[in-house]
Amino acid sequence: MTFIGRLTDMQLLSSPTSPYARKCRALIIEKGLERDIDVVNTPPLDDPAALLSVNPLGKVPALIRKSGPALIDSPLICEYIDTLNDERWIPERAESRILVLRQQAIAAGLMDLTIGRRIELNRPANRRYRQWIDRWEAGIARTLAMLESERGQFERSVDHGALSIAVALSYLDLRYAELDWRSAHPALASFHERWSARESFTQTEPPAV
Ligand SMILES: N[C@@H](CCC(=O)N[C@@H](CS)C(=O)NCC(=O)O)C(=O)O
Repeated sequence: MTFIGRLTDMQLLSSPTSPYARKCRALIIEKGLERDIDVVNTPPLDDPAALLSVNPLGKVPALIRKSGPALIDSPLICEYIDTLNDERWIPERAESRILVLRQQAIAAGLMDLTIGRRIELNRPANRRYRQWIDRWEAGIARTLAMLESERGQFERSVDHGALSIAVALSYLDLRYAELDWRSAHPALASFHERWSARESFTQTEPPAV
């Protein structure tokens, strides 16, 4: 008999540089669910049929489940992943839940700004809009300042809010390395360093670009 490996129940369509997908991949590892969810490399810009058939928005991540429709949008996917075993990374109720979801939303916004800036910078020089680049950069600076001042709410937490913020900070290193955010935000840098040492982060490190 040939061993063909375990057939997993679910597939996460993902790309190695997507911070939204990395958030889901890190959560899968933290919760010990690697054997239940296959991570499938699916470059969204190639418009692969497998992605478009489950997510007409053409974005990764998307989670294909054995029963029930595929899930899209990383907050929803993470919410679902968190229900798959008892170790909750998103509190089930009350203010602690709202705070973790708020942290995830701030992290997602930071990812959005970083991507918006990169898209603008990737245009030919004569078609770049300085006003948009300035706007995205100002938003990133304000968000970092807010995270630094609010760090007491998450810096010692091991939950999905802290994980999301750490992933967003890593994405700054990938796409906006020249910012050198650590110099102005040493406490955030220490927070990020602790998360970067976790297996969920070392195993999902994006390739150097
Ligand atoms: N809000 C979405 C954002 C997903 C997203 O923008 N993914 C990017 C990769 S980082 C993508 O697939 N982009 C392709 C496109 O926009 O066409 C989430 O949280 O999952």
